[in-house]
Amino acid sequence: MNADLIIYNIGQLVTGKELPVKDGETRMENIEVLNNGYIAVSGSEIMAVGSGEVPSKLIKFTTKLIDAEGCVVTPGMIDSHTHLVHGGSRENEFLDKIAGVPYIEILKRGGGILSSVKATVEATEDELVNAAKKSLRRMLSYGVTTVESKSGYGLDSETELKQLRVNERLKLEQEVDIVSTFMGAHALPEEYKDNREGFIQKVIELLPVIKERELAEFFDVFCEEGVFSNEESRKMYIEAQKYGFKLRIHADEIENTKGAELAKELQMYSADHLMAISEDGIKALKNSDVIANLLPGTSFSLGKDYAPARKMIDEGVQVALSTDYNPGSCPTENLQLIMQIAALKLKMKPKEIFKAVTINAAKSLGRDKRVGSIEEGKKADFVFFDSKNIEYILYHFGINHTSKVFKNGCLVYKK
Ligand code: IZC
Ligand code: ZN
Repeated sequence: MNADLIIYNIGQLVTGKELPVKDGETRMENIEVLNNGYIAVSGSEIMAVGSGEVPSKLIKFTTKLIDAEGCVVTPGMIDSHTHLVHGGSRENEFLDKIAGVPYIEILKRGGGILSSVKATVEATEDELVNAAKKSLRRMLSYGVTTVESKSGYGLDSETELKQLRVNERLKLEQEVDIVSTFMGAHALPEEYKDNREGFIQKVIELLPVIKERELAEFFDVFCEEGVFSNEESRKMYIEAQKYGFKLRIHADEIENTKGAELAKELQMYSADHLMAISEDGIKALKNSDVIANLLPGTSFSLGKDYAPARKMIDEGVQVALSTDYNPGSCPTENLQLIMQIAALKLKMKPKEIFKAVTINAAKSLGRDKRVGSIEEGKKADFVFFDSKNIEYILYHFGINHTSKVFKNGCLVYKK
């Protein structure tokens, strides 16, 4: 069969394919990087990948040929933890934050998540769609082709459903793939201060409604000291599991609440944040399929400790990296900056970082059969970087290295 599109002369092609782990390598460095690579595309899918001369049988007279001029090409990157859909912004709390008022203290004063809740309740569906599209366009420009998007700024049924409907519209109205997560338990509304149980029941009652309308695939809880306890979280997760939701968790972000252990127990797809993970938590994750989804932009922005990534990886935990894009603790859509922080602050190695934003991020979203690597039969999502090697992309920080993005075999972004 012939290809519709062939990209050739790729200096370093990060296919993202997982190879057997070599001696002296971590289980995060085992991704394939081909020199002088090519990719052949048929329709919206990858039909062949290799290095050296492009086999002539792939080329017909209508095949479009693109010379990558020796640059780096990687799979479309995946941002597997975002609070994409929200009203307003929180620069009004920024001065308090840099003066040292803790994140949870701002929330207790009715600010933080609760101030974004107010703005999201007030926003129309169209306003939310338009703001999210602007962010998605920015994410795409950084090389991101799949994004997880959570609700959680409604807390009442009507606004939670509105946020999830926005996700459905985004799936139809722009190029980036969206994975939808219901996060009704993101904070306790003030009116439930003395009725925690009542609020938890309301979240549980929404689960079948969301399932029936097919508005979300995942369920997530902010399991944190001062937000929802381990016990309260478990109760909601068990109900969500009964309705067939896949699970992910905000775990051990600020205080250790044994979130990682809960993720292992309930076989969640990912445990996210983990800045305060314990030895036992690391032990739980390393013996599981749970992806440790690290969000170092949040540590950077909150001025907090970083997750012990080096220790986790050296012990065999599988790691992903995401922005946590949200209006409070990490207001950036720039996944490349997060990757650069991962190199500088988490001491992750270049191959580990690219694995974390491609195939491992895909696993954390249950999408690894379709995206996350450049392999035959997968979606033709890939990114050109204006760089000869992957190290340079991490070293030259704070700028956008992407020069072209292909989604489903089509050019959707060009610098
Ligand atoms: O709006 O502050 N951590 N949720 C849990 C967030 C951060 C988002 C926010
Ligand atoms: Zn989050």
